Amino acid sequence: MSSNDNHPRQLDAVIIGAGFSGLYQLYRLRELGLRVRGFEEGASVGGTWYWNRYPGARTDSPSHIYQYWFSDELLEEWDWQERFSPQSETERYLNYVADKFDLRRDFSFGSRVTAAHWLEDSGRWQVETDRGETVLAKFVIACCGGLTVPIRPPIEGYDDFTGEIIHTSRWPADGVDLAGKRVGVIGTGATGIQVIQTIADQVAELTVFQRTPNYAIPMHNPRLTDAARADLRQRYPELKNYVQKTFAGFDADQLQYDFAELTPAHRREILEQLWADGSLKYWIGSFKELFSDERANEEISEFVRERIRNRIDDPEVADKLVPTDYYFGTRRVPLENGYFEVYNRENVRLVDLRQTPIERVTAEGIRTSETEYPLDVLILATGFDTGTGALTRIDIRGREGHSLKELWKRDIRTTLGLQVHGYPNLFMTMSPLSPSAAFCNVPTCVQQQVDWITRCIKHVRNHPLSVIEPTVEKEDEWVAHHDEVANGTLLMDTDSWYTGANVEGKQRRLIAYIGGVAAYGQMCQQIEENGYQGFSVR
Ligand code: NA7
Repeated sequence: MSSNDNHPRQLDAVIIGAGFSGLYQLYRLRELGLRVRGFEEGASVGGTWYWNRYPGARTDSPSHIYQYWFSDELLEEWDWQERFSPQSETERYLNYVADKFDLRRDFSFGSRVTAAHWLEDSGRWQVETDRGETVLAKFVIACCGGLTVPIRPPIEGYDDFTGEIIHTSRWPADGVDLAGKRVGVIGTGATGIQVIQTIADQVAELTVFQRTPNYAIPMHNPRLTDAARADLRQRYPELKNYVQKTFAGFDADQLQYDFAELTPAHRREILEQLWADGSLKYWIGSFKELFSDERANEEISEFVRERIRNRIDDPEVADKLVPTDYYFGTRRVPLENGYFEVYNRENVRLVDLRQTPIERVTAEGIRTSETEYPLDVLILATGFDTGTGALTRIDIRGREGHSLKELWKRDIRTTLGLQVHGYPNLFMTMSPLSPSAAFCNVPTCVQQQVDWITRCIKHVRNHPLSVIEPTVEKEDEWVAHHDEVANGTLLMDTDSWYTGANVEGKQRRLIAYIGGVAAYGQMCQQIEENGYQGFSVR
């Protein structure tokens, strides 16, 4: 496995990351007979599901569509236990896949890629890791995930704190004993909600520091019986195709009704049905106007607000928890399980940071503009530098030494999230400006992207130089289309990780393509059918 700087190992392809997409990418490139090496920072496979082992971590996608479709044998063998799988089960699944298809032997674990430089003369990428390994590869496929780089908000005083500070995505594998402790949680996104509802009855005191309240949908999460699994298995062949034809890669699609044409009573009936499903259907399988029409969305939002309010005993606390200044679904909607009732507990208090902002972390805990909250443990559920972070922390230099980090600092651009002009033979999954960066059931989209990338590499290898990159015109066209679609939605008016507002200085551009998974898939297919029109193959 070793190489040295004088004679770096020659490979056909390097894969960065051993999560959902990296494992699948390796499987597909092996089928092409390529010499591939994967590098993974974690000690094992799993990606997001390796790192995010905080209490209550769970998928918000149903397990029967949060899986691979490529092997009938695998589909037959693996029994999902719950409708929505906990982290441990998804991680176990990915380990099972890695073992079944013998994928580990081509990955170096505990190895973070630090640099990738395009060498024009040899038409190869020189890839370096933090373990001092250097390899040369014709192709690099960055399968680094979208939620890879945790954010520690710029609050003063972390080093003064005498207790423990833990970011949710760096939760120790052997757990943290929270029993009897005074615990603070900053952040009430999808992660914060899962943590809070899980630990509230384990800790002595829980103080939640909330800046923005969240709309959330109650999760209906039955254990799967043998009969339910058999029924789902029968539907696998149909589901495999169906998810690719929907708006968000789910097992439900947007409704085709015209919102304004229905009576309010009929609309309410439909909303009730969607709500009762206990899934993200209320969001991504709902009225299509939800994302673009303020009046329609207001009605949909109000329906949710009522339901949140009804679950909270203290009207003053309810006022803090009910979102009123942004529209439902314009930020990531979490599923929850008893989250709002947590605030009816004696040992839980909610600190509204809009009224009393955090001033600093102290030796004892957190000081807001009003008072100091003593804590033993501070949990940061403060999110990620999504979409761009995983790649900009690698020193990626394309033609003429141009840095991807510098480019994306000015202008976050890609061609369908698959490639970037100026970075030949660099492919990516879950990257900016594709649905997979946010608006997709991740396995649906990464499998589509990996399949596209694999066929593209197969095609390109027939050319003498085997180099492909999008033309600048094609990229301009994609970015313009992306922006036009994004600007037609209500999302751009809301601060969130979708719009880059959670990272200081990040360009405000919708991180993911919101024109729909089905439409995106068709555009990718057309490019392929037209002989990679808009891409230069040399
Ligand atoms: P999110 O959705 O980015 O949520 C981060 C939370 O942390 C959110 O409530 C933020 O409040 C809060 N936050 C961040 N910085 C601060 C500071 N400085 N002060 C107070 N509060 C802060 O991350 P998650 O991990 O929950 O979810 C990420 C994705 O993982 C999720 O969307 C799923 O796709 C899975 P804010 O909203 O910015 O006011």
